[in-house]
Parts: sequence; structure tokens; C-alpha cells
Amino acid sequence: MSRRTALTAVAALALGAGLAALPTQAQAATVVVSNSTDLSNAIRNATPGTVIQVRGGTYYPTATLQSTANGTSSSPITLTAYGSETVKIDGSSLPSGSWIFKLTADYWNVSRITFQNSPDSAVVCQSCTGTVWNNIKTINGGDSGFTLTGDGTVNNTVRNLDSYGHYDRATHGENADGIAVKYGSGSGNLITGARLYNNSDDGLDHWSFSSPVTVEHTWAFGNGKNRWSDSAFAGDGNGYKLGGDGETVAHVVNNSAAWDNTGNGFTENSNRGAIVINRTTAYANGNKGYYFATGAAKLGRNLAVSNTGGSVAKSSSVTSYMNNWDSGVSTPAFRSTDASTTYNARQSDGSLPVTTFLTTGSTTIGATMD
Ligand SMILES: [Ca+2]
Ligand SMILES: [Ca+2]
Repeated sequence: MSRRTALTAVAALALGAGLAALPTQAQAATVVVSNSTDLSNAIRNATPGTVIQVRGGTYYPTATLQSTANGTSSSPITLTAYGSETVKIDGSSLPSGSWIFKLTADYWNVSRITFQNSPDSAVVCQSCTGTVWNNIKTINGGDSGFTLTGDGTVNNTVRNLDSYGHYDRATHGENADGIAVKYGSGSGNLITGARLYNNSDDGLDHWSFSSPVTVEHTWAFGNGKNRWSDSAFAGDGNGYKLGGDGETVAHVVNNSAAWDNTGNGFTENSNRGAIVINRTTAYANGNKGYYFATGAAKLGRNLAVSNTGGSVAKSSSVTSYMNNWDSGVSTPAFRSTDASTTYNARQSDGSLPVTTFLTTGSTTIGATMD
């Protein structure tokens, strides 16, 4: 059942015939939903300013929740949990190959919702402008957890995403990333505060995305391991895959970390652009800490320790300064190499949990892990 409270200018005129002052602007509708049908309808039928509040519980939609309804920059559409309640949208009842939630829309604010057990990708935002995602979880899906894709992907912010346990069985883990910003273009996209872990393929993937994306305060770990007893397992296991498909683009990664991935911590993946990697840490990855063997990346103040394939592969076009592999730069000691606290619950404001893991206290080199 849904409850819609709307005060339109027309209604105000009818009610307020005897009043001196009339509202000059329609009041936004708030819709509170507590079942999948109402949730689906509210999402589809939203208009600028609509606030959809989802009551606590686990929802099992039988078709992809989707919308092409646009908000505006001044009146976005909001989709969020009701009060402090816990909302999980579970894809177990969807047809095979389905996504849980697809937006082809602008100016949505989506927050505090878990999308789990999707048959395919969990959340896909296609050619979206001005969407803001706060404290979303995408868990245990059949392809990438969270995806921004398509041309016209502009000014979107993904803040404090947890995305883990994704695995594409039919393709033996080759494709399921924690977050994918791929196959598209558009400026102003930011990923901040994400934990991207234990996915079959990569933590983050910018395959065939032709505009710069900024990533900061993000952790990618434990990706690319065969956790599914797949005898033909094909996951790549890069922490941050920063290109592919011939694109030349200057993505940016600041103050982020990669550890315990089976591939490279950070890789250009054939992107020859001036990728900027600044104050990050790569620890105990299965290949290189930093793989930039063909392009023109700018690597500054990064810290690589105990990566199986070595700290760095860099072409002669790479700018490398103040990294711990550069001459004259010392390697500060880690306060802790016990990663257990990185799995803890987030702080009350949704930011990453407090940890000493991979911190050094350095003010000049490596990620600060917050
Ligand atoms: Ca792959
Ligand atoms: Ca990938």
C-alpha cells in the first residue's frame, strides 16, 4: 500500500479560495512503500521532487525495478530507506539474466538500500546525469555490483558503496566487478569511500570509458580469487582496472588502497593516457603493485609493499616521483598488516571503518586508509 501526500497548486487554489496567500510552488510528494508492487510503481511514476521511502524488510521483486523518470537539479527524485530502517531488495525471484534496479534517468538521490542476490548486475545507471548514491550495498550478484554506463554519464557521485561477492557463473567469473564505470563517456563522475572486495573479476573497472573518472578514499581487496570452485575460473583480479578497449583517458585515483587481489593492484590495462595515481597503497597483490608498462601515467607518492610480481612496471613515458620505488624514498613501516578491521561496520556517518591496517602515519606517502 502506498501513501501519497501531495499538495498541488491546483488543490491549494480549490482549498484556499478564502485565503489571502496561496502557495506559489507545488509541494513534493512523499510516497511510503512496503511491498514490491508499490515500490516498482513509485519508482516508475516518480516526478521531480518525489521522495520514495521504503519500509524496512526484504523485498523480492519479480521484474527489474526501473525508471526513465527524471528529477531536476533543484528537485531530484529521492529513493531511500524509511527512517533508520534496514531495506534489502533481493533478486532471488527475478528471471535469470535480470538486473535488480535500472535507472535511465537524471537527478536521483538513492541511499541506504542493499541490493543482493541479483541474477545479473545489481544496479545499473545508464546515461545518467546528476545521480547521487549514498551508502548503497550491492552483494552476491551474478555480474558487476554497481554500474555506470553509456554516453551521457555525467556528474554522478557514488559515495560509500560496499560491493562484494559478485560472480558471473556462466562466464566463469570473467566479468563481475565491484563497480564498473564502463562502455560510455561523460565528465564529473566521482567514486568515494567504496569497499570493493571478494568479487570474481576486478574491484573497479573502467573498461571502454572515454572520459576521466575520479576515485578516492576507496579500498579494493580480495578480488579475483576462485571462491566458487569453478574449474574454468577466469577472473582477472585487478584492484583498479583503469582502462581498456583502446581508450586514452586520464582517470584519477587519490588516497586509495589495493591489497590481496590476484592481479595487479592498479593497472592502466592498455590505457595510454595520463592516468594520475596519487598517495595510494598496493600491498600483497598477486602481480604488480602498479602496472603502467605502456602509457603515460603520473605516479606520485605511492607505496608498494610485498606484491608478488614486484612494485611497479612503468614505461619510459611514465612520470614517477616520490614513490617508495623511486631513488631516495624510504618505505615507512605499516602499523598493522591484519586486515580484519577493514570488514567492520561503517561509521555512523557512513564513512569507512576506522582501521590501522596499512597506515603508517606518513604525511607524504601512501594511502591514509580513511
Ligand atoms: Ca575480466
Ligand atoms: Ca572487469
